[in-house]
Amino acid sequence: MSEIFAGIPEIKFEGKDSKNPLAFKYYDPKKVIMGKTMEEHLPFAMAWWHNLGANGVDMFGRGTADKSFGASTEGTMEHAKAKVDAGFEFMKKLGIKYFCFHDVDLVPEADDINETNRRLDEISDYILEKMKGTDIKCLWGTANMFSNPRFMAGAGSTCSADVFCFAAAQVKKALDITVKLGGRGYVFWGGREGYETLLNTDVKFEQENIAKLMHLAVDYGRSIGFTGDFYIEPKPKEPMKHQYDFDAATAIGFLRQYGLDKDFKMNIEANHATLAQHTFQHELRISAINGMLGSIDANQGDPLLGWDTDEFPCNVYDATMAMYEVLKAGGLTGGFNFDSKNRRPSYTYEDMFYAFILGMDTFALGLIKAAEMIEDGRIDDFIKERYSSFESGIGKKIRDDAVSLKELSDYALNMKAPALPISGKQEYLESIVNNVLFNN
Ligand code: XUL
Ligand code: CO
Repeated sequence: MSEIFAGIPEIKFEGKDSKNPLAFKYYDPKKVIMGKTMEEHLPFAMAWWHNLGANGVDMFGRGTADKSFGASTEGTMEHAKAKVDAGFEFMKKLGIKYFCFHDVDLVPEADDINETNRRLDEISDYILEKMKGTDIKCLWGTANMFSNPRFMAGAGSTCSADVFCFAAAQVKKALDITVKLGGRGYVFWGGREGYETLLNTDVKFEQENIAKLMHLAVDYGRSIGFTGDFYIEPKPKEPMKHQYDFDAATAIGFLRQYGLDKDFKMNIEANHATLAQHTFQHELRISAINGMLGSIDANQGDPLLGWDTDEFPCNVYDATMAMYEVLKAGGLTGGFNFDSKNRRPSYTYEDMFYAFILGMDTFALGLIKAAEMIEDGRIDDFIKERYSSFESGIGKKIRDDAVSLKELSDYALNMKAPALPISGKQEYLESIVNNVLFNN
């Protein structure tokens, strides 16, 4: 098999002074930070759909990038295999150890689901063969339950029992393939699980059915030996006006309500956080404090646009805050999937590599700087000081549940008026972050 990305070498770490566009400036896989190597901290993944599928097509124009990878006709099994060849060459050249897929990213969908499943068997055998002798594995798999017209009214939340069965069939097959390819996780992104108007929607019924589908998936997954995490990927809108998995807090509440919280965690996507009018850091913190930070879809949006632009991350400030949360949470059980695509005019093979170099270097820098923030200690010291009134006296009694409302009231009445809380010192803390970020 001939080289697809001819002329593009293995991408190596050359350090911050390198001007080589095809080299890492910050991502040094074997460098140890806070007791772990960079590649252990940052299990990067390639998103099959964007990297091997998306060709720049948008609502106003045709694709700009050629993603045939040498296949004579697109949308064939020949093309599906060419995508596998391209994907593995790409991952090897970048040192990426994981990939993520939807069922219909791997093969063209047939009119008969039995034929689609046969194609999935064939392509997953081909992928397994490619995996041999490499340490590349699946990070997570998922079923695309939003593109086919049958899912126009949802998948788990559909009004049609027959469509619900098709959703079940796709989830079953996607789980089979995920397990076959050694997947760490399985994702539910509910693109059509929501509504356009409450006039035609039984919200309670739909949410109960989504939970049923998830329970059935957990039971089946465990029965075929899947020991990884299931993930919900929250997103508030797009394509639906309102999606049930609005944000991490909403999704966590849903999982607890329906008894799914032991098997599920969050897959947090940066651009989805901003669509919910949260910061990426907020979504990571909410997931982490609930023991549900599982995996990350690494991208960024454009603050001037209200939709999911899926850009490769370049914002080091945001990446630092994200890695600060990940380090504080003790790492991810999942990884960092670049659910990101090249901009439409960046259509060449080189651009595909530049995009990943950018994303990987951004998170590597974020990791370096987040570790420095933690090792610097000033922020942690301040937070400890800020809440220190709860470490002794009446504050400790509150924390220990050792006091009644009346006793607290008596304490307050005796005091007449409390001292003001200590200053929040936001500007001081922000200057520490800048100091850490730009100290060399
Ligand atoms: C859509 C999105 C999906 C999920 C997987 O916004 O992020 O690609 O990551 O279905
Ligand atoms: Co995503």
